[in-house]
Amino acid sequence: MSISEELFERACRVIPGGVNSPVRAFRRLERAPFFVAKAAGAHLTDEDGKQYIDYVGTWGPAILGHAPECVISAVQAAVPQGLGYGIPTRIEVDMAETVCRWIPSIEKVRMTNSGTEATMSAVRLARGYTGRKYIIKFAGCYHGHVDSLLVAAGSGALTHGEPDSAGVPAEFANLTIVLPYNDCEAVRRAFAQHPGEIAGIIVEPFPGNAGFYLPRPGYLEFLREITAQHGALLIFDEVMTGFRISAAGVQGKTGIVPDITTLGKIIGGGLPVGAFGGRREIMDCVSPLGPVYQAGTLSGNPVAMAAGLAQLNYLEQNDSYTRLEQLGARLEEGVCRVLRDEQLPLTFIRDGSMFCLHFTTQPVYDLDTAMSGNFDMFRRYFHAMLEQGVYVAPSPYETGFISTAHTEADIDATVEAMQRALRHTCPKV
Ligand code: KE4
Repeated sequence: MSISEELFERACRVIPGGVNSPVRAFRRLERAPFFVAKAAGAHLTDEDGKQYIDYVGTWGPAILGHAPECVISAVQAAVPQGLGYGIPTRIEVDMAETVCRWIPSIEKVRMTNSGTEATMSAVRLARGYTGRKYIIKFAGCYHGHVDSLLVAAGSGALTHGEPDSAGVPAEFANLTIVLPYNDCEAVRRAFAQHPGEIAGIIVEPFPGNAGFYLPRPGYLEFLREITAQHGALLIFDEVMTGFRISAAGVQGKTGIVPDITTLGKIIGGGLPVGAFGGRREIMDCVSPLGPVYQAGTLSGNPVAMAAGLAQLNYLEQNDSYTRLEQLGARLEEGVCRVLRDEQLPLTFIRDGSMFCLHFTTQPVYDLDTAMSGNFDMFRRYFHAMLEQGVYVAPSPYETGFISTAHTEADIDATVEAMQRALRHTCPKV
């Protein structure tokens, strides 16, 4: 038995499923997860000493790779000053000013401790600001484990086949309208059926929790227009795409301006941080200024702020997005060549440093088409990649992430491993 397997046996006795977040469990992959002993740059080392090129990156935060020197030294400098006070600090102001500078649609921002807290707060704020009760979300989009949003959710909920969680009474979910992504007519019908009652739409502008796929041309612009037309708020859940797709996320790339943005992952530099922000008139509804209550003992924790701010500053000062696009384009070129060589017209989707190989030959543009992938083929591919020392997300309903710590050699080795994996695990289509 490996050390990871021994640790997993111990973990399963004291932690539900042996993990602190379901998608880490490798549940449908018919093997125990490996346990990480250390990580640096683009590489992980497990407890048995095996090394992996990592394309999960802590599910997005590790955009500079693991344990980047700038973050480590910022945390080391912060810790001797204290670990947290529950009293305002200078670095919280520095972080808030940085977020507002990077993302122009955000004039004020509130820190939280996770993406879930950010989306929960954003939905409450949309309801409080508009005085309306319904929220629209899209099937397959995952916005954290907020009761009212755990409806037709993606990510781990999808992986484990629980898109509608137990423990969420219908009364909690009844005010959430779930629609197919990329379907304008469905949104028009919802607003027609609920005139003056829809507080907002929450959307992953580039969905990454049913695998990665993209909006059809004009779709996000349509969401922006119809929400403005009906006095509803547009919430861009950029927990995954913020500071990733561009310095200002999808809104920075597309020019589409949401009313509220939620953030997470990269903003914490690997430590627990989320945030939500928007126009001053909306954010001034948040307590203690306004009537929408929102709070958090550890929100804006100075050590977490130091980590996140160091990561953002490095990204800004090192032309990181050009580097991420170079690496992403190299991976895409290699993957497309392999798919041609192996006569496997599988669907590969990439934008910048986010990518996904869908095990279907169909175009993927919503949950249904993402679900048309062959899970067994994915499972065989996952194992074949892991055996070759490449760690891709342990679910076909997740997104791959490249970091600035990945090298051309990592990318080329990954493409070679992918060719061997596909050749031995996937029948010619
Ligand atoms: P957290 O509460 O996990 O920090 O963030 C929730 C969240 C909100 N919005 C989006 C778009 C997200 O992708 C997430 C969390 N992402 C998943 C990965 N697909 C987290 C991984 C996990 O659940 O362990």
